[in-house]
Amino acid sequence: MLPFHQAVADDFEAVNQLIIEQLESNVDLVENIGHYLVEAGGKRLRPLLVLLSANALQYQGRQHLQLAAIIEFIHTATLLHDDVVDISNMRRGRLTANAKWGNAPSVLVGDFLYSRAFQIMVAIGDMEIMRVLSDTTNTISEGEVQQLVNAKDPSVSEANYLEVIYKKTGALFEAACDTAAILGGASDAQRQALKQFGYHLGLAFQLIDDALDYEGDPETLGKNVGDDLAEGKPTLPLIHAMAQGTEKEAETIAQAIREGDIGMLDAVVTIVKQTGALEYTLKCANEHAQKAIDQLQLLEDTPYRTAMEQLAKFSVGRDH
Ligand code: GRG
Repeated sequence: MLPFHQAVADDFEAVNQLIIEQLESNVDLVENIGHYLVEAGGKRLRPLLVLLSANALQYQGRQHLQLAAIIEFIHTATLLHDDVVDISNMRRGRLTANAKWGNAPSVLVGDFLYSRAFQIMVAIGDMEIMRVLSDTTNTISEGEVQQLVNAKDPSVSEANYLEVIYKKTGALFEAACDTAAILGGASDAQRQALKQFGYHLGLAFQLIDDALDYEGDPETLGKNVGDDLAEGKPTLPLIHAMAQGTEKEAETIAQAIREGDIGMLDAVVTIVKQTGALEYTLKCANEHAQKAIDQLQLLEDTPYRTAMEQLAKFSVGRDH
């Protein structure tokens, strides 16, 4: 448990219980894959954001537990689908579900978790929460399609890249805070601040994810590194290195992106480091984390708010 979990330790435990309960199905394969993923853990940052945001608003009900489970189910469904699309074989320090069971079970159990999330949402019964989450899942899917279109294209701009990472990652962080704000009866200003907190945190988180793909340790990360290059993903470390490097260096990276050539990883990492592209990516992440933290001024000074600040700092300082 990370320090920022302590502020909501009881709620967090209750959400973990609820997640297990909500995996219930008459079909064993659903439960087997569901439990396999859930038992592997994961950092559970998104449900934590729901719990911290709701508590920061002094929310007194119990529906924030359901909301946190919904957000984690949506997240897990996207991971299941993503690992199939990316043909990944390591996640949370274990074989991915697609590596263990195959693509069809992974996609279908992803669908099960995704639709279970909407069943729980109906149980909460708040139309504004449903609107935010249906828009968000649509945005995530659109971001993934946009990323697919961008693959193997070295001409993708920084602005296009930022749009993709907002859609695929930032949107769910934003929605976690926004929906908790709705549930917690936030004022318009507080809701906007929480939404912006999630937005900036999500961007910071994905920027770090993209940097770690070039400098992380697979053991600590629990997943492979270099996967982005293998897929020809034009992420910020590469975009910046192409902009800052010599013509020859830019062409080496462009070729690696066009060919999705993992064999060029060492050469690419050297250029990425020499051109300061990792530092630049970290700088952007830190700026977003600071913008997230700045939003917290609109909340009362509580242990929950402090934990949100710690969570933002962890997200940019993390090695996994
Ligand atoms: C099912 C709505 C729906 C959409 C499918 C494939 C897809 C569309 C979306 C994938 C989006 C995706 C995987 C974005 C990356 C987000 C990301 C950085 C995941 C890793 O998050 P962590 O590190 O994971 O928080 P843990 O394992 O800690 O939970």
